[in-house]
Amino acid sequence: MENLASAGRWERHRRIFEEYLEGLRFTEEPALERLQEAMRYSLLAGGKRVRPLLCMESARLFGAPPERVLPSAAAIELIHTYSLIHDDLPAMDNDDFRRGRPTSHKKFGEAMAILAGDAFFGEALTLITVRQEGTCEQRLGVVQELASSTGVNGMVGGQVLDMDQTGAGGSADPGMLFMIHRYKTGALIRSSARVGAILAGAGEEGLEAISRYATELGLCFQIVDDVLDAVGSSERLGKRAGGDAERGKATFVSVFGLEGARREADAACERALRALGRLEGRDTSALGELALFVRHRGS
Ligand code: GRG
Repeated sequence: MENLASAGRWERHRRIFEEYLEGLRFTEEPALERLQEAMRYSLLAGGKRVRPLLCMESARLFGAPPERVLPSAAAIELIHTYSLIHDDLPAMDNDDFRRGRPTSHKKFGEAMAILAGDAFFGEALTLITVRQEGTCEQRLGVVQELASSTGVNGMVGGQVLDMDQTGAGGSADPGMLFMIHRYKTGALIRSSARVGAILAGAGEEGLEAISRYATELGLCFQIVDDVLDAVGSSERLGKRAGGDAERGKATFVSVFGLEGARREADAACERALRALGRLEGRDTSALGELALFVRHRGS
């Protein structure tokens, strides 16, 4: 395993993760089958799985078998799926398609989509508290991490900041733009890496370095997403091209221009790679490859 080239390592993480996710059942109660169907419809719709794979690789980096963190990696993907279902609702982005398929509310109705999203949060906590191996302190650390990256100072707060500046014709103070994405997208990506590290028993220095790497990776991910949105790439799965800009949201392209946004993405990628330099003696090749993949996806 240690000698696997990094591309092979991602493939292996992905295979193991997909198998685990596919095997998850949330209820055996026949009367709740429609809810379970709605949850599995969105969960198994073929996302990139960036967050759980990052969690698994972070665990490996700090000496734990990636399989050991599967319940927490899955919990992270459940929370991510929850955010996508709610983001697509008529009250938010009002999107009809996601990952090339009708959104949850289009297929199951709005009430069921809201509830399927809500149910993911409880199931994520169950995975961490019931199925995750580790000390109580480690599992509490995982819960704390995900609570803070999804709450007011995380994803929900980021969504509110984003809503508040929608309609401003795409203009925003660059500081506010960075802040929105640090909360809305960056926090969960950073937590994904930290959760793997916490469960592997990483020390303070290791946690600090992996957090810095993942913060820059998350930023790069968002900037590239905005660039792909602006140029109408099919890489931006299921989202209509120009969607965010059309809604009058500030994006890295509307604020910095296309070339400026590409330069910001390069700089974030560069900082992510530099952060890996602080993990001397560990095999960071897969994480380096991930940063480059995120930077160059779709181009
Ligand atoms: C669920 C805690 C919680 C909050 C709800 C709706 C909402 C509040 C927040 C929205 C957060 C959001 C949609 C952020 C965007 C993140 C983002 C870049 C999504 C696309 O991620 P990818 O490209 O998607 O990883 P795939 O399809 O590959 O999984």
